[in-house]
Order: sequence, then C-alpha cells, then structure tokens
Amino acid sequence: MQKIRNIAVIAHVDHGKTTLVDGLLEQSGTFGAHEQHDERAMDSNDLEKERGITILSKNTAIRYKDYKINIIDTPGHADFGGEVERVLKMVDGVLVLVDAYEGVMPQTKFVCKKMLALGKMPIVVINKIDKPSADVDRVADEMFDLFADMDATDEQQDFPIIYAAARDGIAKLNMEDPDGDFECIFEAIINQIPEPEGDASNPLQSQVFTLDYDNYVGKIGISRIFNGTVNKGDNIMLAKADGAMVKGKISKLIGFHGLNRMEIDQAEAGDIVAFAGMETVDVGDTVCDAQNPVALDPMHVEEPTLTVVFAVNDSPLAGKEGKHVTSNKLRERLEFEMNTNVAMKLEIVGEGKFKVSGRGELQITVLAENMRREDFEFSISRPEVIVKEIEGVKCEPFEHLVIDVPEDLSGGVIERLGKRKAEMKSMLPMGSGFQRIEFEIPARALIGFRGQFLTDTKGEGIMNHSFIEFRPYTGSVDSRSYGALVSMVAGSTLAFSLFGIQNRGVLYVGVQTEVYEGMIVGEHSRDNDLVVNPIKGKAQSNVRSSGADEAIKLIPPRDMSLERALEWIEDDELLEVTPKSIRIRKKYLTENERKRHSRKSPK
Ligand SMILES: Nc1nc2c(ncn2[C@@H]2O[C@H](COP(=O)(O)OP(=O)(O)OP(=O)(O)O)[C@@H](O)[C@H]2O)c(=O)[nH]1
Ligand SMILES: [Mg+2]
Repeated sequence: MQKIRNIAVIAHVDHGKTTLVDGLLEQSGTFGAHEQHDERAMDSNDLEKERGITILSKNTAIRYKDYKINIIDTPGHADFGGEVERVLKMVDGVLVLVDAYEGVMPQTKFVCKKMLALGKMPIVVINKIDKPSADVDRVADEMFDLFADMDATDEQQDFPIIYAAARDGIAKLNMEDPDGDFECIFEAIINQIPEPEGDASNPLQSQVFTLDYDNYVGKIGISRIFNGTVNKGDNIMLAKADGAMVKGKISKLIGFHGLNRMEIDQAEAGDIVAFAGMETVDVGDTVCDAQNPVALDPMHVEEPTLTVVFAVNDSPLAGKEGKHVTSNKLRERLEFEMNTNVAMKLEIVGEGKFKVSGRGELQITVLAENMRREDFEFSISRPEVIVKEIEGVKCEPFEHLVIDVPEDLSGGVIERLGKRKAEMKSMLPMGSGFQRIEFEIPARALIGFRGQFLTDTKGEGIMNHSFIEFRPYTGSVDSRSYGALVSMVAGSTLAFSLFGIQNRGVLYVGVQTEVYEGMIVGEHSRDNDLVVNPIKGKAQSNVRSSGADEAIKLIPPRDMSLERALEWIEDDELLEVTPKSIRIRKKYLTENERKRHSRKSPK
C-alpha cells in the first residue's frame, strides 16, 4: 500500500489557504521548474480569479519523500461553509490557518467547530507573520481558548503551531527561529496527521464528496476510497442517499497530481480519486463493491438559510440583451446547478418562478453572475431568510457578527445594530485606533446592512459573519431607511433632468441610459419613494441663455453591483439581471398599480 496523508486546508476567508497550497505545490517540486502557473493556482474558475476568493473546494495531490499527500483547498467565505463540512469527512487532518493580526474570526470558529467535532487532527498555521501589525502571541492564545471552548480532545488541544508567511514561502516552528521553508509543514503533515484507516482487501466503499463535469466524459464524482481497491472498467454498485442501489461501471479512473488530472488504472483505500461513467452519481453516494454493496453514512448537508426567487424577466426591456430568457431555459439551468451544488435547493413556485435557497447572498450572487455570463436574462427578488418551526416555535437563522471599526465611529454603529436586534457580546481594542465588536444578530437584520455599515464607517469598517443556529423569531427589525427614486416614463435619460433629480438623493443611472416606467434610477434621501422624470429635456426657448447648459455638472452615478443591488432592494422591488445590465425596478411598474397593491397589503 502506498503511504498517504489526506488533509484539508481550512480558515476564515482570505487568511491565505490557497496561497499556502501554492507553496505546498511549489516546494514539493510538484510544479515542474518551467511550468507556468498563476498565483493562487487552485482558484481556477473565472469568478474565483476575478474576486480573489475560493468558491468551490478543490483537491490536488503532491509527493513529499515517499508520501502522497492529498490536499483539499476549501473556501473561507461563510456562504460556502457547507462545502467545508463535506470535505472534512474525507480527510484525516487539517491545516487551520489563522491570520496573524485578524486572529479568530467567525468562520475560523465555524470550521474549527466542525473539524473538532469530527475528531480531525489539527495543525495550526499562524499565517501572514510578515504583517507589521502581526500579534502572534495573542492569536495563538485565541486559538487555544477557541479549542478549549469547543471541547477539543486532549490530543486535539495539543496541536502543533507553525508560523508562516505563505505568500513568501516561509515557515518555522518558533517565532525566534530564522525563516525556513515549508519543510516543517510537510513534516508536521506526515508525522501529526494519522494515516488513513481502511483496508485495500475489503470490499470497495468510496464516498463522493464533489461533482465535476467534463464535456468528454460527462459527470465525474470525486471521492475518497475508505475501503477496497478499484480498477478501471470495474462493475460497481452505486448506493444512493435514499437507499436505492444503481448498477454502474467505472469507465474512467482519474488521479490527481498538482494541477493535472490523469487516467490511472487502479486506486486503493485511503486515496482520493475521481470516477467517470456514472451519470446518476450525486454527492454523498457510496461507490460500492458490486457483489457486496454496503453504503457509508450519508452526508449531513447544511440547511439553507436564505431564499430568493428567480423569475422570467418581464420588464419592458426584457429579451433585448440575453439569449436564454424562457422559463424552460431558466429551469434547466437551475436544475443543472442543483445537480452539482448540494448546498442549494430549488423549488418551482409558480409559472416561470423558481425559489432558490442557499447559505447567503454571495452564494446566490455567484450563481446569478455565472448565469449572466452564460447569456441568461432573469429577475431576482429580495433575499428572505428561511423561517421554520422547531418544536412548535417559530425560528429564524442567527448569525455571529464581528466588526472592526474606528473607535470614534463605533457608537453610531452599535446604535444602528441595536435597532436591528443585535446583541453585543464583546468589545476589544485592536490597536491602531480600531475596536473589534462581536454580536449575535438575526440573519434577517443583516440583509441590506453592509451598505449602511460602509457608509457609517466611511468605508473603513470590516464586517464578517457566519451562521450560528436557528433561534426563536425576534419580531420586526429596522430595514432600509431610504426610499427609491422611481422613473415615471420610458426613454433615454438626459443630463438636464438628472441634474434636477440628483439633489433628491443618489443616482444609480448616468446619461443616455434606457429607463422605463417603474424602473428605479436612484435612492431617495428620505424614507418614501419619489416618482421622477429622468428623460425631460430643457424647455425650448428662442433666447439662448448664457452658458447655463455648460453649467450642468452630474455627480457620477453609484455603481450598483449585483451584490449591492441585491442587498438594497425591498420586498416590492426586483432586480433585472441581463448579460449587459443590472436594473432595479418596482415589482408593479405604474404608480396606480403600486397604490392598489399597497392598499391590499398594508405593511
Ligand atoms: N502579507 C501577507 N499576505 C498574504 C500571505 N499569504 C496570503 N496573503 C494574501 O492574502 C490574500 C488572500 O489569500 P488567499 O490565498 O486567496 O486566501 P484564502 O484563504 O484562500 O481565501 P478564500 O479562499 O477566499 O477564503 C491574498 O492577497 C494573498 O496574497 C502572507 O503570508 N502575508
Ligand atoms: Mg482560497
């Protein structure tokens, strides 16, 4: 049997996981001397590259001495937390990264809790020790406290610490030591992480934790072999989560090495490999011995906490910019997503209306953004949290919120959060004039909060949050305090009229933008909606006024990204998403309709 170690790299967002994996690939000699690769090579899809974050967990393998080390890089953003939990079942230990200044953050807690509960062996890597603000002693203490609070076993509590600057390929066991390379990380992996259990001579049991799709071979299931040996061409039995058994055949067996995948003939217990040839494979399925099929425990998938409705775009500008606009196309695409993305759920709620549930706004934005790029056009409604009954009590999701704010601004932020039913848990000075304040808050109250928070902290505040649990419903919370500037007409915007409107709030559109009746062109500075005419030209007159035309100075419109717009909209508003534009609109386009509907359902 070959010597194998299986690890996952876990941490809060941006603490340097993917960068560390780069270093592991590099320093193990897995990248050839002349092999070209990008920074953060594992962040391979377009959105990951653009945003600089990991969205999907991905696995790779390296060789160190005579060991094969399978490494799974995981996403750190809370919305993708479901991925991490699944991945943790596949490995025998983890590298937990923690930023040498930021310390323990909400998602550090989330992933550590899961990891400790599953009994995995941790190696703690305090990363970014090169930062001038690094405070490794405080951060190490925070990690010890965290593990103690979470009932780590003695063995887990005894974790090794490695100090690293992953970006520079530096690591060492003591801060006082001279800078070394990643050898101490490799050694810790082979010495501290247990070898995989299981026996190559037992009947095959291999659990699928991620799906991939290849245009040539179709659906691919990436899985960890817990028992047995598998050969290319083997007949197998696929044990589904619902208990069904489906016969299948391994048409291709795929191994991993660095950024490459290659066909292999055989793999055995302990390893992580991919199978092709089973079109019905889903995450959580067990690939079993055909004669003696025994399913492994199904995977617990984190429940969604948030829903939005995707619907056919029915705005007056519909169908002009996108290629795929019909209900059928939309349904097919969303169903395809659910096939590979187990953390999301889909429900058809009406003609051309699809309720998509997930873990957070970013997860939903990523899906919407991918669809835009594939030439889809659709509308999205305001995100709503999932409310459910637990033992007869109406409950809603709660989040752990951590904010870092300049001291002199903290009062205002605390007051605002109080109105949103946040409960303050702690407050600590962070040095450099910042305070770190922790809250527990209904997830509902966080929708739309980020924009407000950035305004309140003049863009200097940092906020992070992560799901805690469902708790009893808290009643109404403060929401957007501004109304919308709504166009009363259709046409192309003119500078003259925008100039008049910009005193009323903040514009979201510039000149010569196509608008329609009911489209939102900006934010009103008061709490009610204001109907405006953005296409009105200057009245014709025979006398040319002296230079007045040139005096029109427009403030550049606020750029509403998909995320920002999604956070901003209210229940009676929609986002219109096309490959070219993101427009915000009222659900009911005419003022009459809006009046009629607001009378019917007083809010
Ligand atoms: N100063 C400093 N910056 C680092 C170090 N390691 C990583 N970074 C930077 O931190 C940022 C985030 O790095 P990533 O590797 O993408 O972090 P991640 O944990 O994979 O992020 P997610 O996958 O989105 O959770 C990048 O800008 C890196 O260049 C380090 O040792 N020192
Ligand atoms: Mg990453």
